[in-house]
Amino acid sequence: MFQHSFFVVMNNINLSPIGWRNYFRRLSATACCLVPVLMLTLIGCAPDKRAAQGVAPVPQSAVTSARSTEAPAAVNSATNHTSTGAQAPAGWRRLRHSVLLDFNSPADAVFINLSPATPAAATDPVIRNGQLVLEPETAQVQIKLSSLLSGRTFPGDWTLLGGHLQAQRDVTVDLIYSIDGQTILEKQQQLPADQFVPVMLDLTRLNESQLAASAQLTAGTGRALLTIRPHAPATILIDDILLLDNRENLTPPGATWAIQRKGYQLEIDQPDLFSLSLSTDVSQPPAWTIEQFSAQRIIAQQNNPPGQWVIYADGRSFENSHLKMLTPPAADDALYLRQHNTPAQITLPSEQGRLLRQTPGDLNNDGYNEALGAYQLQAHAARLDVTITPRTPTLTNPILEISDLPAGKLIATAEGHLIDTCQRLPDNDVLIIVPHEIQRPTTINIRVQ
Ligand SMILES: [Ca+2]
Ligand SMILES: [Ca+2]
Repeated sequence: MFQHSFFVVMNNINLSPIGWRNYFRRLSATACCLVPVLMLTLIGCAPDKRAAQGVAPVPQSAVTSARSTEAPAAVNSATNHTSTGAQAPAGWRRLRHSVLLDFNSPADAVFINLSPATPAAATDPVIRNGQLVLEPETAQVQIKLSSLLSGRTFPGDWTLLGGHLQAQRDVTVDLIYSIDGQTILEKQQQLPADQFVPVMLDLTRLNESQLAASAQLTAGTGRALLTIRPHAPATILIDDILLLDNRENLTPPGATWAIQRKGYQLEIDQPDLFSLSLSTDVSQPPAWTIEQFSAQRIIAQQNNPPGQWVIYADGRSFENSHLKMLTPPAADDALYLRQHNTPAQITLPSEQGRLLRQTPGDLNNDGYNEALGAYQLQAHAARLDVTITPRTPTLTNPILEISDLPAGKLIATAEGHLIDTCQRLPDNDVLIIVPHEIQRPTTINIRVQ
């Protein structure tokens, strides 16, 4: 599992040549204590303390509000077991969008070709409740993109093309964007029964020649189609066919890296150190969902195979508890590996707090969480004096993660020197990257004012 996911990840990494020590000097010079954390619109609820941070490519917010003006549900037809009147998620409406077909008018049928599975089956599109209804006898439907996009710049700034689909049973569908019979983009996606899901193509993946081919739409030449083809007979509802621009700058305030969402990619750029592109299309595993991100750290979860990748802005990362440096090879790498395998001893007065030895990802219950690359502490007071005793000749930039510190201004010092690489995480934990090389017992003083 690890090998596979490592391969996938490495495919996405571009490294740039500069030592990360330079980075840290720069970071120390520019960052300030209590870096404000990014407050994002949360999509869905957040049962876990490190809940998803709302970087879904297509927002999955609750269903009906934006659609409440549409017609109420009609009575089910004899052949349609899918719940007609069910509405597609409308979270995309907060993005810049262009609806190509809303299926609010029977006239929309002129932009549709239906191919029956058998010659005897009906080929007239059924448009109902603002949706196109594919009967089980339908082999495929083709949307006439050329007509819908004629005279418009395509893809231009649009990042996603597709619609929301709901099937009466689990079924796989193909989504194909083609010009003059030649496939430009395609994907295969499993539709879960009775649930509207976005089925979209990532236009940011178009290469040079595909972009050139797509320019034909603007020129009015070339016959472009969007084909939806179920692999098995099923009633399928198709809601609006649309273009989305989901580009979003997700860079947290005070961060030295840039985080951008674009189509189904999350792009992370730490200038001169490393850049990553994580695929976030969970319908096409392996893909990543971002569980937490902040100015210092990103926690990403992979769906299939399951995995976790914790990425720090300084170029350290922990993939399934294994240290992986994202920066170009350097002498520090061996030190980091050594201190990851042989963590320091952490002590603090019991009335101030305690070392947490049971956190998920701490492989040997010693308080150093291998999955996060950070020592885990819980505060009982507004002041903590944490003594770090290295078990390796040098301990470089150890990371402390502290829960339950009260709200307020945070000040951390190491032997009188202010630590400016500390921040509140979105879950209110405090993350402190101690910007020192420690060779002897060293006390970090943390207090909240
Ligand atoms: Ca509609
Ligand atoms: Ca451990």
